[in-house]
Amino acid sequence: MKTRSLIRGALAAMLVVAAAACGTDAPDGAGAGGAAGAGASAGGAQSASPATLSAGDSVEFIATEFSFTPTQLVAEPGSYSGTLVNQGTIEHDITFDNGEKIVAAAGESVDFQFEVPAEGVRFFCSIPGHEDAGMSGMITTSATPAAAPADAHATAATEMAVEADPNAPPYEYRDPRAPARGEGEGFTLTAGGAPDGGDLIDVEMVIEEKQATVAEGFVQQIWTFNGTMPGPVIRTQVGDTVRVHLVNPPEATVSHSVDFHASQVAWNDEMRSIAPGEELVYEFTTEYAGVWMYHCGTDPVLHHIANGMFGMVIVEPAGGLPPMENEFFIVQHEWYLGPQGEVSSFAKANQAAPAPDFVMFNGAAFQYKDHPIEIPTGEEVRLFVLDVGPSIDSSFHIVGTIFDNVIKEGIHLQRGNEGNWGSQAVDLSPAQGAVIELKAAEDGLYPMVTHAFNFPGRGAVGLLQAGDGQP
Ligand SMILES: [Cu+2]
Repeated sequence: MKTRSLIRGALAAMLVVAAAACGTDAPDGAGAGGAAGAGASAGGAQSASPATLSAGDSVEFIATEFSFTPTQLVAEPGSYSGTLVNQGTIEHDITFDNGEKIVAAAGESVDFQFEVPAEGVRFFCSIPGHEDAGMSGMITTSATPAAAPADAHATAATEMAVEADPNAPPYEYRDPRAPARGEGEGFTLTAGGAPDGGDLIDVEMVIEEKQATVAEGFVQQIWTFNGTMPGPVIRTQVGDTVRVHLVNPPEATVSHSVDFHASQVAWNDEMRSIAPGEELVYEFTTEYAGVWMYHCGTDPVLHHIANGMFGMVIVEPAGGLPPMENEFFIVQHEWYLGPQGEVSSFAKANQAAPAPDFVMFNGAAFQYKDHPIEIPTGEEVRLFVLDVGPSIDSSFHIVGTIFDNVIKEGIHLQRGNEGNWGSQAVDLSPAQGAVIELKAAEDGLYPMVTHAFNFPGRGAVGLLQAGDGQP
């Protein structure tokens, strides 16, 4: 158990290192290191309290790859006893700006004494690269100059720094198992029920604006279809009719709409926005197979997508894909943090070169690193993968595997093709999807990433666990 989580930690750390060259554009606590640190401290109620420390108090500094918890403390000047708890898989130190340095090996805890001078003190890990990756923090006093940067690496690249909230609830785990055709809460599949005599899938789709934890420590007011981000996966076959009953409830704060890429309808008819308290019916017959995006199309579309209003429609060929026992859906998307408890930042999302605070799979940063997806060893596994952006591509890759059957936007790489061509990564621009099949050759862990390697450290990393995860 312990060993396994260490292995996972090591893998994740390896991936984060590559992403961490200089996380300077992330707000303090919100970037690569901050996100990982918040994750590492999940459930730990200790020491992240913002209460003022008094001389003589004991302070615990938890170090991991690559963050400290806590990162911001308020203290009276004076002498303190500290403990450096290294929960990481490599050595870390805590170095104070006045030169004091305490080193702890992986898994080790070291007690020490330290001084908080009148003007406060900054601390960081002095091992090369670690500070840039996020390992720094600040102890402020009432005499700390207001202009003093809490993080020497903070820049003006983002409009605001959003602090992790140690009291934020854990994110809601999203089961990545793909549903069966017509399966879903509030969905009804009626054989022969469509006007053209085909099968009908009724979909009850209610817009819900709600609070959700998008990454450990960060709660946002997200906008959803049926209460989840991504919205429900709708699975059909070519020839099915989908009848969506869209409800924008009276308590909603803004108008919303839905745009199904799997449909061919007039933009100013079915895709029209509806005000709170209104409803509409959006009906379409699926003519083309694929992994399709749906999203709210209400202006600014960028913000409605960036704030959670997206989902996947799987359209299989008539008669269905060859049955496969293990099928999962993965939706990659970005998150641009707004203030705690508020909607995501439109200003950040709207940059010509956007720098998301998080890039994630299925609504929560790092969730499948925390909870690996279990797969059988040596058996084909099928993934339905969709990049919904709003603005950043995915280079979808699973470390240690080769994709041998890929259908991306209508183009098919077939298993057993002449020449035995294979695929290492599937490039998906925003609003592109693919069916991807692969197998794990042996028991062990297989990290799932976007191979645009500035993003795994911001949440776009998960694990497939074959067998018990032990090679
Ligand atoms: Cu909307």
